[in-house]
Amino acid sequence: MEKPQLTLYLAAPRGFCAGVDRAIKIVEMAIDKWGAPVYVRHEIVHNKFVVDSLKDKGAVFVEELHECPPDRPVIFSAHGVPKSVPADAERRNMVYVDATCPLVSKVHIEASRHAEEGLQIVMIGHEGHPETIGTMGQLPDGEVLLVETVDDVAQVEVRDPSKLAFVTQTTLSVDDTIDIVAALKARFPAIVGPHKEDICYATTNRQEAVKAIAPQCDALLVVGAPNSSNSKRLVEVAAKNGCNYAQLVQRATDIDWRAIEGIRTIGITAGASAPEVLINEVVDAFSAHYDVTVEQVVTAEEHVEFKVPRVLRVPA
Ligand code: 0K2
Ligand code: SF4
Repeated sequence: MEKPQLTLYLAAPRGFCAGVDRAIKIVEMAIDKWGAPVYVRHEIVHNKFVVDSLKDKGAVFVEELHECPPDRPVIFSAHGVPKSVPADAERRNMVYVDATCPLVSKVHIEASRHAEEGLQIVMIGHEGHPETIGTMGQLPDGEVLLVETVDDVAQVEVRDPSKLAFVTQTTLSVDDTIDIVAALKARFPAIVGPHKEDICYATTNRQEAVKAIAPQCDALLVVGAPNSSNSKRLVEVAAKNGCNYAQLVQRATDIDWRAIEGIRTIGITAGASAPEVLINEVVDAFSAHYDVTVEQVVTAEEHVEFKVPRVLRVPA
């Protein structure tokens, strides 16, 4: 039987960002340097495939520092950690390496600087997400106020409306954040913050690429994990920008072929923590079912690369 025709729009940029690439390399370097096991606090990036590949090489993933033996090295994930985590590691005299993305660390520094200037911080982020916990944890408990929505802005109780600053999670929806920042500025005209927000280049570019293809896609799949904030935002962006069926898939076996029966066009992208091998797997699955014409839609070129520390840190 002849296969039905399908145009496959492949969004670019998609997949790994510079922070993810660096974090994974740090774990690999640590295993090379110290041998297995090397402990990693929290999934190094939110992707089961990446985590499983590193487990195979000798990494052991835990959620909290106290789960690590003090005599083995530990790596902190790309999402960042509260200040108390490296402090605890030092108290226990542990070898640790911080794989926090430099763009997340930049937000940590921003928050601390504002606080030193006497400003109270409002963070725009998702409650319970490790990056939000890490950024809020740069300051003592209760010092940073969290807002998730425009409605939250109306409710938030601040110490002094004339002494406020805001920071954001790096993986938010660009469009939703514009509205939240506008609401903050309307209620607190003196609030200071970054030029726009702290959403990183990779998040912004992946959302822009989805916007470019979503209107012409009968369905759009985002390769990524259910706990990956930036990947989930891509699904929302697709749905908001004219695609009637937008879904997250971890890999090809997650594709619901029944649900997309009869489509003529499909969009494919991937979150910043999804490896290219899984994207290829999904594309190959479509080629097996359809007579596929692949069109790569490039909305930005990325040349960002973060240096991996040459020497991994050992306490004095
Ligand atoms: O998007 P998330 O913050 O949930 O994280 P991942 O899916 O692991 O992507 C990497 C981004 C890490 C930090 O910004
Ligand atoms: Fe860094 Fe952005 Fe990648 Fe997060 S998504 S690791 S902030 S580059």
